[in-house]
Amino acid sequence: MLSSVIIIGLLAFASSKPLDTEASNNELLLSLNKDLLRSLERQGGLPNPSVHLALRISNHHNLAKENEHLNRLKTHLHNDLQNSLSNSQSVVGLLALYTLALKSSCYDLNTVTFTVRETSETLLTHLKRQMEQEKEHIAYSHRPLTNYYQYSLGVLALCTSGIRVNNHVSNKLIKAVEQQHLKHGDTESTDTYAMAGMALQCVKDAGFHVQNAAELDTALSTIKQKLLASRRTDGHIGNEFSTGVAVQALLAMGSPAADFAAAMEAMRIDARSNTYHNPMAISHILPALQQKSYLTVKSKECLSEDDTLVLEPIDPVVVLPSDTKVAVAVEVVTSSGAAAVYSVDVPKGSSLLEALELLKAKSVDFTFEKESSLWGPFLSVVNGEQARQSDRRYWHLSSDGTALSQGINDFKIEAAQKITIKNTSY
Ligand code: B12
Repeated sequence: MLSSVIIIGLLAFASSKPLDTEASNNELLLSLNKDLLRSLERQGGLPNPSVHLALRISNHHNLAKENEHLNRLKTHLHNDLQNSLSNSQSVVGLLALYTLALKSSCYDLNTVTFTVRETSETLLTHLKRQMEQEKEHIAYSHRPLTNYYQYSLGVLALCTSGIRVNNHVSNKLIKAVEQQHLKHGDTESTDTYAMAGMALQCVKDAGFHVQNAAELDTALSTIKQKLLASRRTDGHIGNEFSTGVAVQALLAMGSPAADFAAAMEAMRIDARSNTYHNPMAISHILPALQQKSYLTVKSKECLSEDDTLVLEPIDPVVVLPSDTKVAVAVEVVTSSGAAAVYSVDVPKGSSLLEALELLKAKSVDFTFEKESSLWGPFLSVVNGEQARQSDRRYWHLSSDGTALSQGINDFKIEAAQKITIKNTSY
């Protein structure tokens, strides 16, 4: 009797599980999609082209809100880029994301122009020119002006817009893959391999790279190997925040689903435990969880799109500071190697940014400044010392000797620890 109950129970479990799982995965996708849509309303600063891109390649839409955001990109982001171009700054990554965002909305790219030194040229012409400058810089100093992640975004944006990518430009990326120059700080960058993979796959599919077809294939298989070798036992590829772009790249490169099944599950577990509250992080994982990559924009037609995504009002959650205090030691190591240690007690659950603000208010000799970016505030100056990108330096963050995988706004302090902020070259 008992055994037949168990068998019936097991059968019921086995037959209901796939459906339940599918339903709950779909529910998760919808809730991530809504989180991303909601992030548009909270956005201070510039509208985010990466968020727009993810919303546009999703299966579900709120066309009115997406259109409103498109208009904000075309005014605010456009003006910001116009200023950067007028000041001869290298903004290839942002130009590329802007291009991909417009393309994902099927916007006519030939009508988008910037005027520099009284000459009006299209967005794509500017992007091409910036890529040429990046290429020249690599030829001269073995590094792009920005970084290989942005260089790859540039190749991807040109290629998906149907612009022939100059062989010399794609060759520089192929060489960088070969020479293992795709770094994040001093470690290999999974995100950058992934973006390079999507870019080079697009170049291959478009038949642009005819001269060194074999080298292109070698680079693509090296990238695939790098991504597969970065798989961790918990399923992530690289870390929690590179897994989305890594899965997108494997999808674009035609890897079998088994290669990234564990990564998909790891992202779903993370998403359910609220790891991805930063809109940038959601913008990378949502396409991957929907089995899509940025290459989709190439053939996007924007016809008969779903328009069912609605945002239910949510009660604002007021998080009161915890009464429990935790002790934080903040060690600052300057470029000369001089170290100073400060202490501050902060409410448990504070962000590192809040902790630094408390410390700044408490000690006269500790100061810091931040710059805004798509991922949030980037720590740029500490005690008056700037770690500048132009000098290939940055303030590296670690906790009890382990590098942080999030920045000052997202990293939360749950227990006593020593935070080290070190002026590091890369
Ligand atoms: C290149 C890069 C860097 C370079 C940036 C300078 C350069 N060479 O251009 C360097 C090495 C300095 C760097 C530093 C850090 N990075 Co970084 N970086 C990247 C990478 C590979 C590309 C960024 C980019 O160019 N995007 C394209 C352009 C168009 O977007 P953007 O917003 O304008 O780009 C700027 C910002 O992203 C900013 N930036 C770079 N890293 C980080 C991290 C944080 C938290 C913030 C707020 C900003 C920021 O620098 C970019 C260039 O100016 C991304 C990967 C990714 N998937 O995005 C990781 C990434 C953004 N970095 C990450 C991390 C964790 C860091 C560090 C916190 C590492 C550490 N332990 O110190 C530090 C930042 C510390 C600080 N001072 O605040 C994570 C962020 C995850 C998260 N949840 O927040 C990512 C996603 C990598 C990963 N998978 O872990 N990074």
